[in-house]
Amino acid sequence: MKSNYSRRRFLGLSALGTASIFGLSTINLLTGCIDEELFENPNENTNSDHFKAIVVGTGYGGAVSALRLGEAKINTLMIEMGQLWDTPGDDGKVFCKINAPDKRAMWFKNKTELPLSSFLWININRNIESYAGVLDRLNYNNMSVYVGRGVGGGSLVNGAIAMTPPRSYFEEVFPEVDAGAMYGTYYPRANQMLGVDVIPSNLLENSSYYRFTRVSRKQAHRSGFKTQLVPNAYDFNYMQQEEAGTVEKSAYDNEVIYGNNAGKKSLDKTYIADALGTGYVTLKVLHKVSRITQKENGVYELLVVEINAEGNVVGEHTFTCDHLVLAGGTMGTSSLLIKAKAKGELPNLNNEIGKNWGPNGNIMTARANHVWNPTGKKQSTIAVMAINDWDNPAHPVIAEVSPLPMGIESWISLYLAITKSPERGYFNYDPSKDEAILNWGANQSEPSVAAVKNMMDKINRKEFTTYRYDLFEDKKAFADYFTYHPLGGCVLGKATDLYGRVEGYQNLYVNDGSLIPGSIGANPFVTITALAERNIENIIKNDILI
Ligand code: FAE
Repeated sequence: MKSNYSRRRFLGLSALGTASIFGLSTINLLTGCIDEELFENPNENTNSDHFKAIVVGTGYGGAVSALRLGEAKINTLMIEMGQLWDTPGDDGKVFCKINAPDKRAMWFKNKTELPLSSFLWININRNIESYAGVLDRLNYNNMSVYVGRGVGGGSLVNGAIAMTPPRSYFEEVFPEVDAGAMYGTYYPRANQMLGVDVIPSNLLENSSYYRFTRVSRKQAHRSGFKTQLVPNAYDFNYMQQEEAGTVEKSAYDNEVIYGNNAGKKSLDKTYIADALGTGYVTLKVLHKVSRITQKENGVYELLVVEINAEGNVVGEHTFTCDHLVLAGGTMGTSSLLIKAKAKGELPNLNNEIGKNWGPNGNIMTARANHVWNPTGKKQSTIAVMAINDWDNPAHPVIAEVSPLPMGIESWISLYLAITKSPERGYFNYDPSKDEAILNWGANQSEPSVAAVKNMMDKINRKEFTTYRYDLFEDKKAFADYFTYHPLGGCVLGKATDLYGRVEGYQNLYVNDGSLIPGSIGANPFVTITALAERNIENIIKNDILI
């Protein structure tokens, strides 16, 4: 089993490498020029527009779906609107650093849109060239949503925190899903496939790059809070070498939200490489699905716009399939479905489409420490610890101790909090823009702010410290207007059955973060991966291999 996987991964990585050298927008083992004899069944229909299955999106849900479909020898097309991030730029690097952004940073923006937009009230965003960069920020009234763009989706830009939620909360969110199977089979499978690990104690306790974590831990304990290590999909063996100074630094050198040039086990290095290595999966990049319809014979038809990295349209294609898996992420999938419903292109979708959206209760906040309590000039971008007050009945919070790698001493303790808020938003279709719009009320973040304030006020009182008001928009102490963790819009058991089969349609599935109703009590990608494993296993067995 293991050697089969490593062989597949080698083949898949070779195909991705070849595609990047030749700038190909269609990638599989054949276009990767790999000797057909090396694998059992090469892609049969590279030149055809009909596939047994199509997967839209290459984030966690899409990557899992494609691998398992490929393993089942089902000819599958993956479609991704972003780039394959494999080709070094003029500086010899694939990705740019947070403190030196260029066109690679953001998806068609003229200026960076950082979560911490200012320092000492001075705007720190920089002008950049508009380009198919790796991080996108979708801006709506009262809420902005960060997402990854490229082969690997959010895994390219995220902090790789790989947290399994408390089982009791999972059961509250998904009372109809068998938690025994999730915690006995699918979470362990997801963690193993994603390469999840915890930081070795020598780095946590001794590295100058983790001083910020130790400071926050000490203060949390002094205020009576528990802390916990949070697992991560960053390669800690690589980090040991960064610490030793024997490799090029990545987490230790300001790389994360615009991509990591090393260390991070993003999906293009795991699930997607394995999927391509099966020989049954073809990947198209810089292809955006713009419209989905169903023909009378039940076949799904996708209108797909191909662009180049400068944003010019270079082609329009139609692909068809028998089985369609939507995995464009919460924002991508909800948007496709809400548009299809509003325009009558998939008229049987039910009224749950576009509902139950939430930001996972995300709030970012920062405290100002005293000058005798420095948090470190050098900080690793990989967060490894959280203050856990989730069992607080009035104000449940998990506050992750986040890095602020500014290259100067800032005395700042920064936190990304996950809270349990009942507030939910919804999408509607705006015909004037031909877009799905997220609706989130001005007051809907208040319960989350109250919960985080309860925790941080306690720490501030104990430490005689205060909040920073110079880092976020509108001089806010609590950034309640953006999220890294959009969830919902096509919820399991409401818009779909309990395995992601879309109500009203046969052979149409959702398998990504939009299945989770707005909150999961942990950073979401391990849950998205585990649920996707569970759902696609059931779908392949009962719908496709029959
Ligand atoms: P996602 O990963 O968003 O993938 C969807 C893919 O579909 C993207 O590549 C899109 O470009 C593509 N797509 C969308 N629409 C279309 C279309 N019409 N046609 C073709 N392609 C399309 O979906 N989560 C954690 O658990 N731990 C963390 O540490 C963490 N940190 C984060 C930090 C940042 C800055 C961000 C942005 C997110 C972070 N997240 C974190 C969230 C996590 O990355 C996110 O929940 C998952 O990536 C969502 O997975 P999905 O499979 O739902």
